[in-house]
Amino acid sequence: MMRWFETWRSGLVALTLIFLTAMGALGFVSPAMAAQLSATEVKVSLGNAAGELKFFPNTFEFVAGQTYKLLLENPSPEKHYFTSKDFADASWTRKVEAGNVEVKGDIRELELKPGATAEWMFVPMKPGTYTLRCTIPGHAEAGMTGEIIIK
Ligand SMILES: [Cu+2]
Repeated sequence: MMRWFETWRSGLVALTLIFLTAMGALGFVSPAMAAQLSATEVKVSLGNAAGELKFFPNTFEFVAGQTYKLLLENPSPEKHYFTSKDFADASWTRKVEAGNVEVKGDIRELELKPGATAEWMFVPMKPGTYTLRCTIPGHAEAGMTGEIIIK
């Protein structure tokens, strides 16, 4: 009788662990959820309706270890890139959302077609000053550059 009870109890513990692991995997129990609520939103415009080749704003300052949500939009008549490989390497990307698609994992460059918007959620990790540029030929040279600082 005792052995039956012990077996039943350890089985229950195992089942509970499996259940919690599955919940975690499905995202029901996720520490990211709490952090997501406290993400600081920062807007950036790639170009403008007048067709100026600039980022608005073109200087960003982030605090290492905090969660940010960068809201990107392209109100201009042409395609632009938000490219800062060193900054991306110095940060931990949680996810990128664009349209109905959510991308998880490393991101190094975002392409926004005219009228497009995207959200990049990340945690800057390594302090430094990083260069931002649009990699469409001629755009960086025309002034489509910026600076991202992680403090
Ligand atoms: Cu551009």
